[in-house]
Amino acid sequence: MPTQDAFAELVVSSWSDQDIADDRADFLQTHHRLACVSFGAARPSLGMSARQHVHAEPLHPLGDSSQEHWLVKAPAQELMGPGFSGRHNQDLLFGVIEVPEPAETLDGSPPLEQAARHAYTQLFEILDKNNFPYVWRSWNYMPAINQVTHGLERYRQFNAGRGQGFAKGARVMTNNVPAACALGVQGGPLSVAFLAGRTPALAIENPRQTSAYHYPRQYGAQSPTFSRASLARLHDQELLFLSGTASIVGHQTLHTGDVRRQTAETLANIEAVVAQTNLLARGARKFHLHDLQLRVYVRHAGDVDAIRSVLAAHLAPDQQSRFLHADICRSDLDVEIEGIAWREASSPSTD
Ligand code: 3EB
Repeated sequence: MPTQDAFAELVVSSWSDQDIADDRADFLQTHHRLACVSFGAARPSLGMSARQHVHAEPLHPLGDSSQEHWLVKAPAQELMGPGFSGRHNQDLLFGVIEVPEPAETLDGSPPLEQAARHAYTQLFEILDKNNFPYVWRSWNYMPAINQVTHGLERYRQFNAGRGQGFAKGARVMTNNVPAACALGVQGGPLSVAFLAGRTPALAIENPRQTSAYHYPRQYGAQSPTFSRASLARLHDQELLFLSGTASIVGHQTLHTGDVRRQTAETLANIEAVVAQTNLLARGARKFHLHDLQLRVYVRHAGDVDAIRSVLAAHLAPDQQSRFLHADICRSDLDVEIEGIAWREASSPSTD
């Protein structure tokens, strides 16, 4: 593994199938697999137990089939159950829950609300049973996120069900909540991936934005349950999980219809979250925008060049970004960006 990451308990890296075939995946010599995330319309037929398949088309210029690999120093073992696959080692659990939606529910409640309630109820049961009490990050993907059924936009149905799952799991729903994202994809079941630890992460908010759990009711009766980022400690490593970030200031969408300005506003929000992280958690060195491995969700595939050109002015030339064709949870948003970064912790951990 590259020497600058010798302290890292968890690394996230992307290789194409060809890289792996050519043995260019050098981390695989020294690290163990925790999870894999794949992308696109074609679902891989085989693979490892903790795999989230994201049903969103990659918008790479070359359209390669790269996958994201989550690797850990300490060996991991499988954890399986109905509708659930996961892996864990002594510090970390990565799980994936998939819940197909019924066409109709018995009590007439919206199908996606029920699916989200099931997913989050199961998620917290798994965590309690395996003694991983703290969710650091979740990734939520669902089809037709902006469609209205049962008189309610499906993203709001999801928020209702997620909120019910948090309540059943006896989790707080304000302040110290996990980082997350919620995107619309081209098909498949509700898919919820989560990374959980045995120690709490620090939840980080963005001073430019109303906390999502305090969004006013105009965005839905149940406010979304996520923080703007979470910072977790893993032995000598600190990990920053940046939630899905969009062109929202206060609680309002800005620059409707202008994807370049939305991208620039999103970058300003990311910079603010990174600055807030550096304020709350002083380390041996500061986090920087350039440390983030980014996932960029693009509503209209034709916008990708415009988004790329705005990002290029701010990102490092070698910075890894994955562009995916997906719907953002507000229909007036055309782009959303999330990421992960890590640094060496300032003082060696004593555990
Ligand atoms: C926003 O800032 C944009 O519902 O879990 C971003 C990250 C968004 C997470 C979620 C939603 C979620 O409100 C949308």
